[in-house]
Amino acid sequence: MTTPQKFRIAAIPADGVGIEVVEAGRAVLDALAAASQGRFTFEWQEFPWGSDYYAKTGRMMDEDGLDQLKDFDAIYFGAVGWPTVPDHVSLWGLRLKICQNFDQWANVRPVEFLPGIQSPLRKADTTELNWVVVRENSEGEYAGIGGRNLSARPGSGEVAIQSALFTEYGCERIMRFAFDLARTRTHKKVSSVTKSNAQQYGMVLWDEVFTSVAADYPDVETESVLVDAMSAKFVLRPEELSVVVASNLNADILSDLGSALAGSLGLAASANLNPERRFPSMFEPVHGSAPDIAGQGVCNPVGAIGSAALMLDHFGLHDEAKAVRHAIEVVTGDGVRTRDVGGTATTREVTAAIISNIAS
Ligand code: GGG
Repeated sequence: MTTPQKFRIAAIPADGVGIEVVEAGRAVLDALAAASQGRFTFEWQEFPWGSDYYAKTGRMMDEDGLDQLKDFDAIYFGAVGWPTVPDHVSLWGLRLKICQNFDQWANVRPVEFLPGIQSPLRKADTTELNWVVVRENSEGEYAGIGGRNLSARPGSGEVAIQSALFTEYGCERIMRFAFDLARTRTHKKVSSVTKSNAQQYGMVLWDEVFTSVAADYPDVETESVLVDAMSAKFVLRPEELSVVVASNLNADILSDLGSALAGSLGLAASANLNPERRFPSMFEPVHGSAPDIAGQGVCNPVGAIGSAALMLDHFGLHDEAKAVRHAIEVVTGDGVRTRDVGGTATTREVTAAIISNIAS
């Protein structure tokens, strides 16, 4: 018998429903490992970081937290944010700290329409629709540059400045990532999201890099669309989309819109990738901690389980990733759904149904 492949995963459930959905994703992965006949195993270490940890220690994660994480094969993350901690403190203290320090510069957010789930789009059949939002995840509007209390304008009261940083290097690598991804898809197209009519420095550089990278991919169709027009296009002409590349903030907003159009934020999966594999990549549902339903066992685990499938792909376990995605489709099609998508099933019931469909 060959030695099993061992994958070491750091689990960070963090806040609210993050705890319930990480439990769900772990159950699916453990079931896969148990059924793998010794081909692979997952070794988990759970970290208790998040807003409760902040209440006890004044920190969202340990001071040497990045050092504790750096040798894992991947990080499986839940959600961050809780009413007791200002949102910018919890986000920058945990999720963004990990993304930026581990140079997870490509955030891949597929928008997938699942069987049996009603979309607010006015289309008879949405099951053929799917596109991917590629989010620049290291700079742009999330560069963290700025300050407050700058008495720059007499009579204005307090002044705050928040700058966006666009580098040619950062733009080029995310554009190339988007084009390489488009080449793997049936519809070979990249749509770049811009706002260069108003943001005349950073977004103009973004557009210029897009044009110059596009020249290296003559086989891939392109378009450059203003973010306002792109949000309308998501609703009115989504069949024209394949890969949508956007800056940090624009992509964050558009991917929420995409998942809402697919039926619920609870369905959307994502991967924060360090494509060079110098650092661990991080897999997490797109949704946040949802304090209004946290702890009730009713949140939708599909986004987190889909994120576990993206992690399987990252490990090279492509058949297993496909099996998980297929099981999700069967289960939503069969009507085993949480209440955000019109069902009555609990988080654990949906998870158990997905596991039993993988096994069958
Ligand atoms: N699982 C994703 C998550 O926890 N998101 C929380 C959030 O507030 N994200 C905003 C952002 O990352 O831009």
